Amino acid sequence: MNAQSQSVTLIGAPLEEGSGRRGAAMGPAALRIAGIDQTLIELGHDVADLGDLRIVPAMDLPNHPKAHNLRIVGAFTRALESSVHDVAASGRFPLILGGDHSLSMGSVSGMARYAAGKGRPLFVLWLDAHADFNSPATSPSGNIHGMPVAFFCGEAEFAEILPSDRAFVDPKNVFQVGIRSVDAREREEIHEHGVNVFDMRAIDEQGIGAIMREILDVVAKANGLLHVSLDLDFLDPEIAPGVGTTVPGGATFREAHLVMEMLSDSGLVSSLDLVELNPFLDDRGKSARVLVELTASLFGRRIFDRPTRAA
Ligand code: 5AB
Ligand code: MN
Ligand code: MN
Ligand code: MN
Repeated sequence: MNAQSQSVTLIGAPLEEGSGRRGAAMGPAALRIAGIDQTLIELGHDVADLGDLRIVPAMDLPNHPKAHNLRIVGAFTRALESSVHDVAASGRFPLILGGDHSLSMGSVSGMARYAAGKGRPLFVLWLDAHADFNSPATSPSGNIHGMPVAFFCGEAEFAEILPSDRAFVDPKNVFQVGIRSVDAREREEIHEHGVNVFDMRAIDEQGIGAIMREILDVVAKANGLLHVSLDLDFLDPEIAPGVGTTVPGGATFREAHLVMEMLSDSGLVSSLDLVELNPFLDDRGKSARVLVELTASLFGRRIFDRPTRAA
């Protein structure tokens, strides 16, 4: 197991304008109240908290009818891109407290720039009910939280509305797990770009352990960095009700923990987003606590230690 003490920096991103409803801006506060910092400290890690990012709308960006609140989401994208890059470059682990999923446009772009500087490929593990591969041209809602994967994979559609002078992720290095709600045009895009999708049926048939082993082997062989983006709706709504876009039939408590435990054992994870928590919709802090528990598993909490597995 990877019992090494890590230096973790919390970055709050109180962003809700990428989603269709209010409330996710309270996510960072709820995660702090649920004890994210103390939990990591008790596991032996060094924790710094940058507090919440404060932005002003980016007035150089257009108002776009098919990309709602672009000026606010764009400002967060820029702020997170640079803050996540700088935290990683200082040798610390960026842990982003969301906030809706549009924030990953910034966090993943920042990690992509960092990885490029190190000459290593960046891989992304996207734990979500949704593929989030829409663009302003394909989105049925215009909500940017349904678009971040297409954005950081360099989908041309974004070039007109957001500056494209940034690092991209190769879509073949994106692994999506838990998917169970995909829009018609999004489905075509995912296949066209070669994104790796393990939908809920794949989890049912193969088991989450086998899927994770397969993904981790690819990342390890490529000497890659792995960014993990955890959308709360990856989990079944029974265990995580505090989210705006619930889809039944999600990952169980143990499936989600096994993902985190295997990630922790691998020692490959470079950065983490916790997104889409909407405390306004939650049941007495239940979902915030689940996210903190899953983070604990990613940072070394175990039921019992396992013998080290030969590579
Ligand atoms: B989430 C939908 N595909 O684009 C869209 O929660 C939902 O970050 C997006 O995964 C859900 O509006 C975004 C219908
Ligand atoms: Mn999402
Ligand atoms: Mn989702
Ligand atoms: Mn495309």
